[in-house]
Amino acid sequence: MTPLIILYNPWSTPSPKKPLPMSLLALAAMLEGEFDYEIVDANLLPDPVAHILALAQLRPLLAVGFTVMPGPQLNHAVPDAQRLKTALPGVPIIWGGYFPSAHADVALKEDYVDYCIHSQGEQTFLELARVLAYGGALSGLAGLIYKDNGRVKHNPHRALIPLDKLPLWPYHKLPMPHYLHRHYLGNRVGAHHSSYGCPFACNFCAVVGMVNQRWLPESAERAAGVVLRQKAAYGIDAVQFHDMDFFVSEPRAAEFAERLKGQGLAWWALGRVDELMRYSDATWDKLKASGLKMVFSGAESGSDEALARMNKGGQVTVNATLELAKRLRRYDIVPEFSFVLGNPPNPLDDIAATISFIRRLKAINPATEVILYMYTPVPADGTLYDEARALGFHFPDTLADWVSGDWRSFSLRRDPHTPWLDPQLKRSVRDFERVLNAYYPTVTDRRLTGLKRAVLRGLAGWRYHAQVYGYPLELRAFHKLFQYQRPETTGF
Ligand code: B12
Ligand code: SF4
Repeated sequence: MTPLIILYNPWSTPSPKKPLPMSLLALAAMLEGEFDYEIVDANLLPDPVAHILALAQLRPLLAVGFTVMPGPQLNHAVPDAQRLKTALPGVPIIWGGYFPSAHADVALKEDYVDYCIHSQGEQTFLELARVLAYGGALSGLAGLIYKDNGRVKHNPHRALIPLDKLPLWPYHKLPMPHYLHRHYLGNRVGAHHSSYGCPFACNFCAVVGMVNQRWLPESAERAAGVVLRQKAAYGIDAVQFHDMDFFVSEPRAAEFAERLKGQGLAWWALGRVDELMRYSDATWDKLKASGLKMVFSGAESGSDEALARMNKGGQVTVNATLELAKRLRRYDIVPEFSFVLGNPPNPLDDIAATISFIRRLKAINPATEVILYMYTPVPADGTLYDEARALGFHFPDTLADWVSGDWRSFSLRRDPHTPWLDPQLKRSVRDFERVLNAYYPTVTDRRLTGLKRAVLRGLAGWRYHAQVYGYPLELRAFHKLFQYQRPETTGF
């Protein structure tokens, strides 16, 4: 009997909106026709490990490939891998994705992780599957990190493969209706990832270590084709692009928009402030006509000096962000800006500058959505990480530490227990956020009626104007009563 490969998505979110496991679809596409495989999504199953063990009763398993990002997914990947290894000691466990790409040495210390794969995993995973199935040497497998006589060996990184050379994703292997969401954009919102990586090198961003400033786009033709395929097969009326940067190439974005025009689809994607400001009005007209409803950008900070220290690069400045908010207001496209607050060495000033900048942004375009994150280091070269280390920061040495205590919240980037952030400061950010979200309720919350919005604004108005954010107990109570949401995010 031919052995089966399991592609496993450990639980990643409590949200009822289940994310399409695109990382696994990308790997699955490579296995089609050569290996039998199943995609097991823990977000959809009460006991996914029991499900895998039941499959193992029916036929031998060749390997289990885990996709692992830091945060809740890592917290589940660890006990799930332990349980699988105990039950099936002979089945190799392979980790890929953001966490093992950055922390393979820590993962491979454990006996329940056999192999890690760095960055873009399609070809490396296929080649490793062939070695496991038919034999062969591991030493020549670019992108692989493995144990060799008790030591962790890092093979050279694999050259990135252009996406148009990789096969289309086999949606038929997943229960696709579970992954279509009701959202601000539409009633059946699909998902896609049309480019890999990003050409920049911000020193707080995990993407840099994955791709080393490369950006590999699908052609506009292919990206539009995928969206139209989802529309024909699953009836999507909107799509969210999860690319780190959809808009690097203006001709690609313009052509994509032309291809989508008249299809009745709304869409959302991420792009850098400077790129979006560089686009001509003619391109913006096309984007608008194609159904672009919302654009997410990392504004990061309210201070140009902090942007420089983050190595944001290009022409991302606070003025450019204000200009973009203005421009998008003209097009009636909602700007969504994320900020990384609390940077060392002077988090207090950093936070104050950003809060006052957010107030300016809202005055220019009240529809602007604001997402606040706290700075958490990533292993990278650069000012921020060096300063973080100088202030006593270091990553855990074991997976057990990664999934315990303070580190559980570190990866969520909402309340990281970093040495330079005192609890009072963190609370002041959360208080500001509560007042801001009440005074400017998010446009993405479809449950929030006109009356509730008016009550919320009325309640929060005096605080916002007088800049008295501390202890907004009345807003907390209102929130409990009506459960209004923070601005819609997608995991960034
Ligand atoms: C979708 C998504 C989610 C989904 C979960 C998806 C899932 N699998 O269930 C949700 C929305 C739940 C999520 C949550 C979070 N996410 Co998230 N998420 C993403 C996002 C947007 C897309 C991932 C994706 O599918 N990419 C498309 C695929 C094709 O690419 P890929 O994942 O890189 O996969 C390739 C390789 O990595 C590799 N690979 C991946 N898995 C595997 C497995 C094996 C076996 C092998 C061999 C290879 C391999 O091969 C793949 C094909 O080339 C990424 C950003 C991005 N664009 O990648 C952030 C990202 C991964 N998320 C991130 C973070 C931090 C989070 C959070 C933990 C924190 C936060 N506040 O956002 C939260 C957790 C919150 C919560 N309550 O759960 C960070 C990770 C940063 C880091 N330090 O590593 C990213 C990079 C965003 C960012 N720019 O910061 N996320
Ligand atoms: S933060 Fe955005 S622009 Fe900067 S490296 Fe990461 S993906 Fe690229």
